[in-house]
Amino acid sequence: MTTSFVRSESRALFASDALLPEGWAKNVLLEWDCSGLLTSVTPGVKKPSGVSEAQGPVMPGMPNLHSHAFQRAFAGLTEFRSTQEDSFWSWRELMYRFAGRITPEQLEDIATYLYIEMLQAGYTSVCEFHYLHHDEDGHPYADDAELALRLVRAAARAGISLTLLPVLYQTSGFGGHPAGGGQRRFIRSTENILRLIERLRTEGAGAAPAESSHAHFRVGLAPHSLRAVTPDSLAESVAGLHAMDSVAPVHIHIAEQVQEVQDCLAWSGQRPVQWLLGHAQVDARWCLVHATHISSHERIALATSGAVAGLCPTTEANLGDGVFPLAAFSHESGRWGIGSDSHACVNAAEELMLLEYGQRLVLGRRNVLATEQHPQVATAMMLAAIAGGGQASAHHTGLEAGRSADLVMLDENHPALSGLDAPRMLAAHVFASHRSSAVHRVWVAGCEHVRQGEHPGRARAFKKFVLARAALLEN
Ligand code: NGQ
Ligand code: ZN
Repeated sequence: MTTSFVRSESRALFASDALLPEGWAKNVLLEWDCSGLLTSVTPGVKKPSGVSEAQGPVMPGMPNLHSHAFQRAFAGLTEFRSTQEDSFWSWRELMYRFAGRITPEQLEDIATYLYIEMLQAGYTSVCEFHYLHHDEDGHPYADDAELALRLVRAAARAGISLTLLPVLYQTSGFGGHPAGGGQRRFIRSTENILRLIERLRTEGAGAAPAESSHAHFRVGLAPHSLRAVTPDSLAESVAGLHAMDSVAPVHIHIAEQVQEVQDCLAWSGQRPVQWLLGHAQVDARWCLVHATHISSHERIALATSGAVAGLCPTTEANLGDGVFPLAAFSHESGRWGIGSDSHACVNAAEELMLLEYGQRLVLGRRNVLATEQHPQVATAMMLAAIAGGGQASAHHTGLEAGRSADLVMLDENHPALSGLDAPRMLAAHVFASHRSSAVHRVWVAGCEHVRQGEHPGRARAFKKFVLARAALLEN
């Protein structure tokens, strides 16, 4: 299967407009080496002959910091009333039913198509929060890493960089309640998850198809939530991970639902973020996903910790979670990034739009996430989400020497963008593209995977995706 366009001999691109870490720059020459690392990023130069020219503004690739790939197969299928009062918890019941039946082949087909969609939407890396470990009966597969390796192959086939976060899941509530039947595929001992991580670290990259590019592969750990691990297993698993790799990322779902906060208070007398900050050494290696229900005290402490707040605006809206106080958090220099989580939407621009709109609706103001340095709100948000997402993935993107050549070029001829200058093109891409993506070309580690908005493997992957979804719906 061809995963990218012919690996271009030229390892350079000239962009009239490029989004550098400090903001938009003109006439930028980007050059990278054969391993896909940017060797130089030079603004203010004349286009050298023989170097191809971008037909639109060039930005760094967006890291997607939170994904449960299998959930893509039922995106849009839970939008009906299933109980008297639908909630996050009734959605979870439906999700568990779906998760209970998925086969390894289906997971690979769903994830391959999803990762292609992500590339087409401007994401160049993904953190996969992977908790579907065992077979339908909850028994380990003959190869205990079966499903993790399916995800590795899917990412490699699509060409997206992957930060794989095997999930530790052991209990079904605060205080060590035993996991329920719907969770049978998720359960591993602490020792077992560390063995899996060790194996993925040594063999994971080699499991990818040979033709795959230099896309980045990294392994971390995700204790699922304070509901799903005990204090001891949280401490042991994180210590075990960092004994193997002292800078490996740790992600956790933290305070998504009011019920979760109340249960945590009843159990410990503390709120989830407060408990975590008090009991784990939360630092820049950590990503707290859905820290939605957070007090001002917790918010300031989280910002000070250097950890990333993992925000998944469309999923959080879809599940009725609430709104994270991002205006205040970002004012306090809190770091944040975006994830597509349940994949109700796979579009980085839409995540940013909803994130800003949530703040506007709550605060009654406009351009809330703009900064003094970047009054153009889309530019400010893009740069913040790229930096925070890169930190959470342990794989930074950004147009500067030494970073991976992960590039996204917008289409200057897109109806929403046409005739505008670069900052306004980005603003139109985020706020006014009317759900038709302006992402035109995408490179991961210098390899071009999307051209004219289309990945060469999309049509084939789509057929397999549709078959996998149909089979799942039949059951
Ligand atoms: C998940 N998803 O693990 O897929 C969760 C739901 C839970 C989101 N939180 C399950 N969006 O948190 O228990
Ligand atoms: Zn999640």
